[in-house]
Amino acid sequence: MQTTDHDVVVIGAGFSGLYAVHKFRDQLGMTVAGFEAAEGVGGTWWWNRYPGARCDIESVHYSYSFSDDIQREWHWSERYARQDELLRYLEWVADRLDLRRSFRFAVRVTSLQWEEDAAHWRISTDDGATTTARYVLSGVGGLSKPKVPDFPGVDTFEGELYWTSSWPAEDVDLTGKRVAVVGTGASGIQVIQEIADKVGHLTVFQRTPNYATPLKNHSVAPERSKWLAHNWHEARGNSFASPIGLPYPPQAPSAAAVPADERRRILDEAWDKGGLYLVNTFGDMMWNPETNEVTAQYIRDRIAERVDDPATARLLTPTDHHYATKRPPFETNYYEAFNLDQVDLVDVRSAPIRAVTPTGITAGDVHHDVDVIILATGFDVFTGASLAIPTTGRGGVTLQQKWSGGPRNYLGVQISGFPNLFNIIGPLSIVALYNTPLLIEAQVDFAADAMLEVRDRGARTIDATPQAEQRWVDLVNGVFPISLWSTATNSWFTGANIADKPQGAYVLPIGGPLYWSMYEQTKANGWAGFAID
Ligand code: N01
Repeated sequence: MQTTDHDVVVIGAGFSGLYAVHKFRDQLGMTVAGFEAAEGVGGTWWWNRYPGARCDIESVHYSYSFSDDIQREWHWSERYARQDELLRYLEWVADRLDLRRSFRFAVRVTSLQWEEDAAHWRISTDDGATTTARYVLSGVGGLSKPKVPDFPGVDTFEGELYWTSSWPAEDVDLTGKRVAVVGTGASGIQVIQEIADKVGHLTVFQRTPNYATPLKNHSVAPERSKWLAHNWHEARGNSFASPIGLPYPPQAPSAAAVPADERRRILDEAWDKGGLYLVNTFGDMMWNPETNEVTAQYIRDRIAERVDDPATARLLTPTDHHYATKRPPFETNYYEAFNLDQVDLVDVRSAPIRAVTPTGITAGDVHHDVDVIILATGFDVFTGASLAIPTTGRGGVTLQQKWSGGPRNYLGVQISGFPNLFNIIGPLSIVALYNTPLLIEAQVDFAADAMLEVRDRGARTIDATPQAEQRWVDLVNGVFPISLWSTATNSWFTGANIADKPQGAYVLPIGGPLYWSMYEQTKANGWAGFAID
């Protein structure tokens, strides 16, 4: 009889993998082996070390909730922590729970193969080893496979080339240099506002202007930070009961149902609070184009007030998509950066990037000489990192075949035909529309409950039935198109930012409480929709 090396293999040592190891190893008493491609823990916060990187959900909320001790012992220094503080937090959690000993670092998983007779996964890694595990918990991340833009000549550039998504750990000195930033999503905007007044010259290559709105970050006094940590139940409230996993005030009804001066008051108040408060203003923001347009126009007016040159202001003003249908970035003096003498904006929609040369970038007919190029061109979101691992399930079917027309799974976590494999913050869930650490905790807990059910029944496998999976895919494909997220033409929400990627529904915009109730009903109904054998 074949033996199995581990109960669980965990892929990734970010928020997902760290909690998963703790849950399975320390709470369920399972044997666990973790693999992490980076040299340390941290996931997203290990890789994305670019200048200005920080979270855009308040740190007191963008953190684990599963442990009273961890909540109380860690004190955040800023309302929205910088990358280095977030990384220190995850390193501290890893040490506090002694998680590192369960991981092997700088080891990348190269394939996953289901072995039916043994009812286990065979996991191959790039050090040439293989191991087997009853379960695989994939915490590879939704925003971890960079998009590689097809600019000809990138390899010929003789200056310094950086990706925001894999920024070097050592200091990068941009002082006085001529720098190009390509991309004005959340990452590009964070870089631009951070470096604009430090570099010699900055050229921003923008294709689509974004609805960036104030973050309103500030430092948190030690006493206040301590209070927030010790009173975390009060500070965080029942975040799981909120649609977005944040204890924000209830939304106003449709903007159409409130008089104009009241709308303005609601938007002003949210603007002043900063960050996601603005998205959370009106209940039908992402469903009703008229409500959305009220907010979009409010933001456009604010942009016009902040940018001195009217032509530059026009270029920075989004008009081709509804507000928040591309994930809205948050900023601190971003628009003011374009009032600086040393900052230029290049509109690559009218003058596309034709080539990278040894000395710079050619956009349209103009060549821009630069010393440094920073690519902030985004990710192959939701499915890219999972599909990068050749994965073979039951009957020799590969994940790459199964998802060739778009992702399929049940409840957003388990893929029919790929038993005992759980995909954390994968597609067809409330991912990207919900506070990520809390979604991770709930999905890892769901996977743990599934494993316990298998054990209690004396079974070996759990696998979504094809029928349940089809109903789930139909549900997501029914709901998503009636939301405004489906209307953005080049958004990663629809897969449209990646050439040849299937376009369609990748997320289920139903909010946390309804999604959790589906987990609960599944369990209460004897794991309906799953075959446990
Ligand atoms: O990536 P993006 P990102 N030529 O895809 C442009 C999270 N995040 O890394 O819009 C020219 O949003 C592209 O242009 P267009 C957050 O969820 C969180 O910035 O496709 N330009 C766009 O401007 C976020 O949404 C934090 O027309 C090209 C940019 O590159 C997600 O990560 C911080 C191009 C890509 O923007 C991704 O953000 C940062 C081309 N060929 C990120 N190809 C927090 O604060 C692409 N672009 C937690």
